[in-house]
Amino acid sequence: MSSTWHILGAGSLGSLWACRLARAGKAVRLILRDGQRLQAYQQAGGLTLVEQDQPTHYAIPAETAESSGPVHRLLVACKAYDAAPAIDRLAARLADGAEIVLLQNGLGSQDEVADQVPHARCIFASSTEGAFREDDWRVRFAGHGFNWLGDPANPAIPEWFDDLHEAGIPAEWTVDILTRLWRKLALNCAINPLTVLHDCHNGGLLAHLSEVDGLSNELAQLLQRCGQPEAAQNLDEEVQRVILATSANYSSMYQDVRAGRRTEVHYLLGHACRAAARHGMVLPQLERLHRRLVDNLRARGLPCA
Ligand code: NAD
Ligand code: KPL
Repeated sequence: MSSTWHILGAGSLGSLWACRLARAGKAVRLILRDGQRLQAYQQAGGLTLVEQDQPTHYAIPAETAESSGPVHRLLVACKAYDAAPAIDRLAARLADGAEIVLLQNGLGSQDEVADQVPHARCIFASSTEGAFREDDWRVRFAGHGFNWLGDPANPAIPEWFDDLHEAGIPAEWTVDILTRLWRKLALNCAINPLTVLHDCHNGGLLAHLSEVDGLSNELAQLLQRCGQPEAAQNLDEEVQRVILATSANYSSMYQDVRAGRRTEVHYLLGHACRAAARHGMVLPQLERLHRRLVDNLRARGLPCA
């Protein structure tokens, strides 16, 4: 098994992981979207990571999915809606027993990928680190956080896990990765769509606490029904705590909408509503929120799935 880290997607989180792994002396190769992006990257000569206002350049080699050679260890760092199409293009290069780390927020995209590549091991990740693109190939590390990784099908820790610690990537292996992902999904569902609909930063939701509470209660019922009682525990309190702790921030969905970017709604609120329907649950506030959000996105000309 090759120990090279292939990193698909040189956006915010992909660049953050690639630069830290390369800095620690790990073999890293970026997989870029197409030949045009590869050419632009080669002209730039590498990635720049800005940490505490200090830019550092990393000349990390890059290729496209159509390049040759097997892929044994892959970090998928694109948006949730891009993950399955990206893996489709790369599937023929994935070695038997390849390990794929899926960094996508929300739920649903991980299973889409796992269904495509039954010969690979899919490891799910949940990240609270923050990074954003200042420019092409230039990423700012904006918020320290943590990464939880786990494999719902196999509790064994991967042999490369220490690479992350050596690279200064804060991470823990957990057998409860689905609990983490469901909890984050629920927080995102209770906060992010309302910030779009009320056109406010997270703190603006303090003026709409009964709406927030109603959603938190329905989300907690859904988590219980989906076999995630731990993720449901004191959800309403945590939602309010997060609103207060991030009151000056704009949610990631708000920022996407404002920038005219596609959102990950299909894998967040959309996933929650589909799960409720599968269980025959009627959750009126959640469903109404989904309808309002979809209408809002449509009116802006943004994809609503
Ligand atoms: P991003 O848009 O900055 O980067 C995604 C990159 O993937 C882009 O450069 C895009 O061109 C590339 N890409 C898409 N399809 C590709 C393909 N087929 N081949 C190669 N490259 C491809 O996104 P991001 O902010 O890094 O987010 C990635 C995931 O991480 C999302 O699910 C997001 O919700 C989650 N997340 C992000 C942050 C953050 O701070 N940015 C924090 C926590 C979680
Ligand atoms: O994760 C978030 C986001 O903006 O996506 C928080 C800050 C928790 C709000 O849901």
